[in-house]
Amino acid sequence: MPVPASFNDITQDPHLENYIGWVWYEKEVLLPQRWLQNDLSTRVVLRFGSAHYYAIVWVNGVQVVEHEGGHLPFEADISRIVQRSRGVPCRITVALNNTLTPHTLPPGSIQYMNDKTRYPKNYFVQNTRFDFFNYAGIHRPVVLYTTPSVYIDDITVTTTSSESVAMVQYQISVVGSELYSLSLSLRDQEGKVVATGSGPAGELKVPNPNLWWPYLMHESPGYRYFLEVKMQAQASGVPQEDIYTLPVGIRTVHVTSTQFLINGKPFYFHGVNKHEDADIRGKGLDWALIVKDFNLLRWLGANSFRTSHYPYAEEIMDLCDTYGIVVIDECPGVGIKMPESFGNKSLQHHLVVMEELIRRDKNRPSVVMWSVANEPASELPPAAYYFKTLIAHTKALDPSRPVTFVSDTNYALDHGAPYVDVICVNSYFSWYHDSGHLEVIPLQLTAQFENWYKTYKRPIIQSEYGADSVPGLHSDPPAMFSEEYQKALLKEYHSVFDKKRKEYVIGELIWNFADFMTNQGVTRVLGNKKGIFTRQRQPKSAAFVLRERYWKIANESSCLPPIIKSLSSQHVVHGITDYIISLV
Ligand code: BDP
Repeated sequence: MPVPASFNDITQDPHLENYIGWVWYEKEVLLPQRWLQNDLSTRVVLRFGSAHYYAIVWVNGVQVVEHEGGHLPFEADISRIVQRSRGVPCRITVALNNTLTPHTLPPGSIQYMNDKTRYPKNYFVQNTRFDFFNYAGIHRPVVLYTTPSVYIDDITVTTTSSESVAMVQYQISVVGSELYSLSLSLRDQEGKVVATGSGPAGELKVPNPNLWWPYLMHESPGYRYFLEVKMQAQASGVPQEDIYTLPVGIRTVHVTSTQFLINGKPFYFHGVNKHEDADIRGKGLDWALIVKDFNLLRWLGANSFRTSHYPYAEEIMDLCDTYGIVVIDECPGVGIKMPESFGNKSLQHHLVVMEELIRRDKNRPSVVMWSVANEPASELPPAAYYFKTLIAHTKALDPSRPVTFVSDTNYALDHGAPYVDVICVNSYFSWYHDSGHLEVIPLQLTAQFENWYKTYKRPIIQSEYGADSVPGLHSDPPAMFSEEYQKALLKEYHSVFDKKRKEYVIGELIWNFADFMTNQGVTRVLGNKKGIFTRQRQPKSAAFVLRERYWKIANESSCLPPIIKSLSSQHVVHGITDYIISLV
């Protein structure tokens, strides 16, 4: 079985495609001799980018780590085990289980079908309340790396800035010894040192900073400095040195009752919702696909996306930081519908997941807001305590970013909404409701915005809207599932966005960037077809509608440099250099 990849679509076996339960991976690797010196100065770590859903890992038969949750990294110190078995290959064994319960994130449940006249003995199905295929496997890279035994364990960076000076606050944790020294230097992109510091916490002053700006808001978006942290220590008389370089984007985020400000300037999210999803590899990391998607985002003039409905690979997040694509970072809190999923057991796990997510992504300038859930049953009374606690915990972990969750509950019944900083609403007018009646959209969408705003006085993002279209299916007048209907529905929404973005609507994120696989069902034709690109990343007609709109919105902002303005008005992005062709 290849790694990284989902196992589901790799073979011709339908049993494996829909398999629920334990699967096993095993691999033997030879480690460099210098990692295995028994002087205890080298720490060998085994790290998984993600494995879905519950993983137990053994090295040479010894259990080294277990982890719950399919979208976040975990690792184990395996030094002792490998250093005492020099000369033999290191055997890594992974047991993985994709069973979801009411207390996992996302939740699910196993239903045994006991009617013997209809189902064979022990027949069961896994029920979920989310709309994407529950791909499973080792989805992201597995790496072995080393550090000294005294090492830099974590760095936290936050930034503040005024016109002429920025401050970079840092906190560093070192593990392995109490006796160490830390020195820091912050370099700009030319390699020039702009500030230095020392010790585990402090502040660096950067005069005339180059700020991190979103794509299309500045001629050099995604500017990052590089913070080099050097640790020196003694362990059992042996000198140890660990050096870590962290990219740092200097930017601020503020929310007012009507605006989302990045570096003090109003930011309008014109972007997409995505999925990690592709033919054959499922949710497995695929560099070619990732770079293609970034080229499509840039072609589209999209400045942002939401990681619907789980944290995406770190490799994707790195490109967001680099290219200035703004991210609403969502945890796997999707499909929380059952009352038992609002109990303490679920809540405790949700708090841990937010800790893991924030530890992973807290230093990323592209991440401007946390989303703790998508479309939970927030009309249920226990949702009040659940979201109050969850959002307070998230804010305590990271006071520098706003927090939201995405709602499809009626504004008057939502028990979680009082705790969010930005209202994020999904609606499917003239699709799931009033199917085929495009004419109701202006009225219904206007009412939706006005109701939410008058109740909460907070800025609103239309976090999902869209329609399925089967590529190549045409109908004029527009009929559902045709490319024309998808376009017409988007345009109805856009006319309302254009009025309300002058007031308090701060963003629009199309559902969805690309078609994606779901469970089989009578409303899904080989998956969800609400993509403006096909699953193979070819544009449907709606992609051109959105492209025209996004570039127009970007052009209206005074920040867009003239060269990009004129290129975009021709609707051509010229030249290979406008595309991402390398990852450096
Ligand atoms: C929304 C969900 C999203 C679905 C979408 C749809 O948030 O995950 O895929 O509906 O039905 O409610 O297309």
